[in-house]
Amino acid sequence: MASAHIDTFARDRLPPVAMQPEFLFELPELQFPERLNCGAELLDRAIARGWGDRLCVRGAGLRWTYADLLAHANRIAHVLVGDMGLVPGNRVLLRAPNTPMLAACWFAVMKAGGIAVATMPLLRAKELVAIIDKGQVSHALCDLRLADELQAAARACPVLRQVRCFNDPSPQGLEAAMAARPATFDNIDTAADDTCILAFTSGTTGVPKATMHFHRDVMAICACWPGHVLRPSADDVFIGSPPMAFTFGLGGLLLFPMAVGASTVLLEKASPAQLLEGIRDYGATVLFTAPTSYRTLAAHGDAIRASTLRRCVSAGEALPAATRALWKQATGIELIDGIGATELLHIFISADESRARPGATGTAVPGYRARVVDAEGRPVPPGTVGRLAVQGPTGCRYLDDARQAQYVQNGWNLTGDAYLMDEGGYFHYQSRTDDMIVSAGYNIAAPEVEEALLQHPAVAECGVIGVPDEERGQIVKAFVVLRPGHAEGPEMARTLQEFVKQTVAPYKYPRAVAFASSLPRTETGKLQRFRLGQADAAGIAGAGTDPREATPSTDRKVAP
Ligand code: 3UK
Repeated sequence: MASAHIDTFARDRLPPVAMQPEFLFELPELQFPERLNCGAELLDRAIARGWGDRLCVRGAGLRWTYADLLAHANRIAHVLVGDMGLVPGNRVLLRAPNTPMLAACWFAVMKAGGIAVATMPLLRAKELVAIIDKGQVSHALCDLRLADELQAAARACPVLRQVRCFNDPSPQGLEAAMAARPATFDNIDTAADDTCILAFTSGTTGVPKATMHFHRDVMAICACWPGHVLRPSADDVFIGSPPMAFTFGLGGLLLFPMAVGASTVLLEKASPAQLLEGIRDYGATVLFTAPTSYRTLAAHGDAIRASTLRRCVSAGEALPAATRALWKQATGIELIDGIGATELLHIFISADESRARPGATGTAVPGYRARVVDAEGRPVPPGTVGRLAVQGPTGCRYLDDARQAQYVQNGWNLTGDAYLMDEGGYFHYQSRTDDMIVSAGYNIAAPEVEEALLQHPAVAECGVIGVPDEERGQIVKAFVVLRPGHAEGPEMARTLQEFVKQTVAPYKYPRAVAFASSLPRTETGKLQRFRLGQADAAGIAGAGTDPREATPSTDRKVAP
């Protein structure tokens, strides 16, 4: 299959075939032609299907139809090629909050045969430098409001030759260049297996990992989970919090609505309060956000009930059964849980409202197969905890990275999660394989203790880690954020300890409890347990096993 890439950087750095996972294309909807451009498929084809005048994307005071988005994307594609010298295969960094312009830039890169490298808005120059270096990024399109850190990074990265800003009224701005270019564009005829995005993992230490995904992969995720689990309609209005740099957001807030002719609301900031406002103002029907956000939003159950919202998707981290119950009780809506990963692009185990089971993520999404394996990669019987292994039309390809051999073994993607599968084929999340606490010989999954604590009415949020202990190796320590109106202190700590003992096997109770005003989270909403551990080791927050030492005044140092 002839690549359209003139710049072969990505193709040259694919993992060798023997180190890639096995890919499955059994479903009829996964039969892709050899030539495929996902930008053309999702955007130009939408017009061809007669959706040109349908509302496509809203946000930041804008209201674009499919035809509007196409015209913007085409003009930007011209600027990329004509003014910025892009050739197919070049990497283009995108930096902006979720906005219609960011969506247009993303499509422009697809159409021009480039490779999009979307980045989290909160990243600083140092992190941007690491991404630019790793991806040898030559071009960037950036929201003027976020330009400073990118300019600082650019000074340290000679490889980044071309930077244009949008929301920029100056003659040098992207908008001025777009105005001089036509609203039609001849899409680059890419191969289905040309890389079109580099998605960086939300990894925490060391050199960032870039996952490579093809035009085909983008279309595959539109066919699998949305087609079989979410099953949205053209009248749906999508909204949510994940940034488009997080593939959860790229799929949920851009690709999936567009694959069915629906519309999407792109919020620049999406705190629970802003989500609530957005749901009301835009009449949203489908919400994508993380479990903690649902916990907070549940306090506004009546407002949600009075709104148009009807489908709610949770991903990014494990959904505690308590949160599922809380949301159902507050809003009447059953959450759709789904586990996805940057390496697999989107969700591969999930269950819709009618099949949801508390405490289980769901079953393998059609197109994927999943199993639980032991340390040697052998499948274990139902009911046994082991490592989650997945195969499907998408899978892990790290750009030039030895860690490929950890994620992909024997043709299976190993996500780093400990799971058990029950007799019914439902997968039950236990922990990250490295979040298993071993205390006095017992294996204790941190999320299970968190789940128990969350059932107590005083607990707003919590994070559980193992901390070193001479006698037991490790002990379970809980960091707890209380709801307003509850007092921190040894008495509350004892109450919570007793509560956990009544809820799960007593040996799992947190022998140490500290209180905090907030917990460290990634921009993608994931609890950073390792940072709780670091703060704890540094003696910052409520150290020791005596809850009396759980001093509220020290907590802020644990928070981000
Ligand atoms: C964890 C979950 C239990 C799990 C993602 C949807 O989160 C996404 O990608 P990341 O690369 O992280 C992957 C890891 O996150 N996780 C995600 N969802 C769940 N654990 N239940 C869940 N529902 O440890 C996984 O290995 O940041 C999620 C779609 C696209 C994504 N990239």
